[in-house]
Amino acid sequence: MKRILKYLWKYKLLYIIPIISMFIAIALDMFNPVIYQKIIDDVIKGGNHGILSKLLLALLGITIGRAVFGYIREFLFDYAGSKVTFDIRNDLFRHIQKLPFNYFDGINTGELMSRTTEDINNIWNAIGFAIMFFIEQILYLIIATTLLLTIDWKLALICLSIMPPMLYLAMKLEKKIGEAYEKLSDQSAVLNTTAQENLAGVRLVKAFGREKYELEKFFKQNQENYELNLNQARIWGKYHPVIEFFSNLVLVVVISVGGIFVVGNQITLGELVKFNGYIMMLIWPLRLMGWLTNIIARCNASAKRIFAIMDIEPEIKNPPNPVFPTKIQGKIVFDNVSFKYKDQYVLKNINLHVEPGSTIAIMGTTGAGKTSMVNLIGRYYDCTEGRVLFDGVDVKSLDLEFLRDNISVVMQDTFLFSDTIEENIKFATGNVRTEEFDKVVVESQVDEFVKEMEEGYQTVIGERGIGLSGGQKQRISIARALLKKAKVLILDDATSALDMETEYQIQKALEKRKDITKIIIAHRISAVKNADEIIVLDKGEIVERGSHKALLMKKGKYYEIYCEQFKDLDISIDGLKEGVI
Ligand code: M5T
Ligand code: MG
Repeated sequence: MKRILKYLWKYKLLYIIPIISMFIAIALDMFNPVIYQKIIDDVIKGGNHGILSKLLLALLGITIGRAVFGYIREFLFDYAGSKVTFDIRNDLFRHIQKLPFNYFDGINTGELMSRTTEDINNIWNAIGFAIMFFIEQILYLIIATTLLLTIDWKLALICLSIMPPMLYLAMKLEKKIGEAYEKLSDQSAVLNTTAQENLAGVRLVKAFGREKYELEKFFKQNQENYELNLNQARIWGKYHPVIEFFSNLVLVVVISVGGIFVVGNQITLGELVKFNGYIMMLIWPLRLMGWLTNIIARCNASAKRIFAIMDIEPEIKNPPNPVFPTKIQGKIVFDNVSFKYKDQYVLKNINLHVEPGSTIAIMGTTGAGKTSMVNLIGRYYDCTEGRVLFDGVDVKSLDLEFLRDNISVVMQDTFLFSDTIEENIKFATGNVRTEEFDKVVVESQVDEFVKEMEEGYQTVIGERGIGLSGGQKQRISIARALLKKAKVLILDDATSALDMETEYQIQKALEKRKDITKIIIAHRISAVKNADEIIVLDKGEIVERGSHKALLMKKGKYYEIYCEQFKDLDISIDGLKEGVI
């Protein structure tokens, strides 16, 4: 809560007017019963008809004033509350963007989604209206109680004695409802995740014929949801009528005991009406108290969860005195690099020199550590031992933004936004379409299929648009990486879904790019054979290295992969010597 107050403090001036308006509105409310009393005692009973018009005018003035100040208060509190929530949400999102890859390895998207939506909404509910209402109701309670005691303390005490059980019940109701709400909210999150996963994986579900199983899973959770909803209704049904009974009881007591007081001339009829007016002002605060404390408590819990994320220090951040090299060449060196995710080493003593403009290929079985290795270049993860150098400087000393600006990656899992093809390709630059754009779409073989499309580069893809084949998606990702114009290009299994011909065309285009250092991860010999150096990784270690020809001659792991992939082609190693391969 303290942290929220810090945010509120920034807008302290914005709160002055609504707070003043709130006081004026309460003060005006307090005058209403006084006027009723005067109408009854002085005009109706006293016969002083002359003041009636003035009193009615005052009543009208109060009603208008109450509405105007009420509106100002409501609007400005909302306005300031929105600003605060806006800031918190932005800060949270900004912080999440700063968190490194390993944070996202350990959290699911659904959880982060509820932080940025539900938890932020809980904060908004509290600072938008609950806190304001809470303060307002307390003021009503104090002022109205004081006024009641001044009218007739005996009558006041009799009526006030019924209030504590009502407050107790109202608090209890809210506590129970609050608990039920928490359960329902947790369960709804599970239900949503199930629905979301089922819908996202609808093709898989159908392909495996698992519709019935998925339906049963959903029905079961929906049943739980229904019961929790019903439970809320039951609690409401149990407590609400009792609270209602006590509210009415207070009024009955006011009328009956008050009536006796009027008959006994202890108070006037007008005073009784005034008394009744103030009693009404007490009932609502008492009934609302539980509800408001619940919202505030929920806000507190949400704030804790949000600030827990904001307090996570990104493990990978900019060094205090970052280096900005003036001339960028794109040389990458792995100097005795080892790396572990948690306790398990996945890379051991990696030594590698990638000269500017050259092409290096990484091969190896799945899980060998290929992706992990390239992830160290852009500092998506930091190596555990050794150093990774970019143009001779340890990547940990370089400015992080500079480093990542100079590296372009096509990740193993292609991700495209639900947007036009053009916007997806321009993702890194955001610029208008340039000549460079036209060049890279040809190099990456995107143009070949997009020109067949009716809307061309304006075709919307993904959830809102048309579906693309795996290979088409890969080609768009390659174009996106090329357009970034970084000195180092990393392709992580980026041509795996392409046919040989398309892959060959892209390779040819990349070979011409002598200005870019290329690191290519691939499983197919055809994708790596033209590289300047091929390294073969096995269980996190480089077990073989050299050119295609040299590795074939060696008859080691690479040769085994080669034979496996070309076993149907009757070309022996002798063919290599004769220049066939
Ligand atoms: C290398 C382990 C993984 C594998 C090894 C991403 C990730 C991986 N691993 C973790 O323990 N935690 C993680 O968060 O690291 O993984 P890789 O580098 O992704 O392997 P690859 O790229 O060579 O494989 P592939 O399948 O992409 O060809 O043991 O369990
Ligand atoms: Mg990989």
